[in-house]
Amino acid sequence: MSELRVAVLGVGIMGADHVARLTNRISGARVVVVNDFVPEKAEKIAASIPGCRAVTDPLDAIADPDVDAVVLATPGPTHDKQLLACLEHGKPVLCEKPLTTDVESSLEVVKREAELGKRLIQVGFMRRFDEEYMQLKALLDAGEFGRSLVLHCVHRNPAVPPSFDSSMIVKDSLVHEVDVTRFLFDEEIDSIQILKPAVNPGAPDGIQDPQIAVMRTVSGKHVDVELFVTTGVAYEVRTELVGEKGSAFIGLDVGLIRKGASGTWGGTITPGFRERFGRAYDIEFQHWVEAVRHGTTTGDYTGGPTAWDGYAAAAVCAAGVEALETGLPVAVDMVARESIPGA
Ligand code: ISE
Repeated sequence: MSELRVAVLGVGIMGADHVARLTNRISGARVVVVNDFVPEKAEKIAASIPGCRAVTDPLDAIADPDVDAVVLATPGPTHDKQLLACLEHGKPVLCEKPLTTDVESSLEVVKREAELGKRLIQVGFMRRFDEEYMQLKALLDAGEFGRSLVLHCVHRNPAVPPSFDSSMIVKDSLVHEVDVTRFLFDEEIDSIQILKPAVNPGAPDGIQDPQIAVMRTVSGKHVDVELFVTTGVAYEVRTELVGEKGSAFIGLDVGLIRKGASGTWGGTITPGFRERFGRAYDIEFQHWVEAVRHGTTTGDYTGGPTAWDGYAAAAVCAAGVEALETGLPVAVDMVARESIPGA
């Protein structure tokens, strides 16, 4: 395949970023179609890219014969239908999380893809492409820490959109730590509890922020996560892995450290996830483009997390939302992977 012709569906902040990424930084692909539920937005972006056009209906964009592959940056509730359309038309797709918004439809997507006998869906868990996470994973797999035992995570955002409620902290923010845990440890999570400490007075009314998630993996490893999404300060994502033979820490944001005339010292605050994970998104997209271009020979059009990873994350987050309500540990309800050949 020569240059991959991509349709980007949803050109809000993330989708528009992906259009720019594919156009300016990724080789082997170009954006030929854009779509958004606000048509003017898509038209404006299309007009700025040679050879690109806006298409009003997302399903038409997927079916378009001039489109080889699709990027979904549309709202989560629309993913279900759009992913099934991609499968129906045999179009490889990079889908921003969540895979779908509930466990049942995620499982349905996994099954439908498995029936096709090829992997067309990659889920946008971009942290797997972040250099620090990749380094940590490589050390872990090389046995540098001996048996890994505990993972401590911090996930802080300066602010979140007004639409955020307590369960979104689980489904939209914690979901990344769920994927990081599964990625680093290569095993499923079997229970989750959410503790509710005193609420930040600066958080919008009714939102339980911060939250502390405590998860346990199938082999009994402990994971704790501080989620605090209204700090008003900076974007901070840190992970510490503790093993039998030592520990490692990532996410310190240690760029340039400056000593100031005012008698202070410090560096620059990372304002958001696009700055923190910008490079990871680039690597993620380049891997995806290469995987799709070689997919016809391998039968695998994914260069990273699969539909199964999206389903597993949905299952853990659904248990997390229940745990948020009950305050008790909740067992994760998942089908066995072996029950779906090809998943
Ligand atoms: C957002 O959707 C993301 O995916 C960010 O990575 C995460 O830090 C943030 O909490 C989410 O709202």
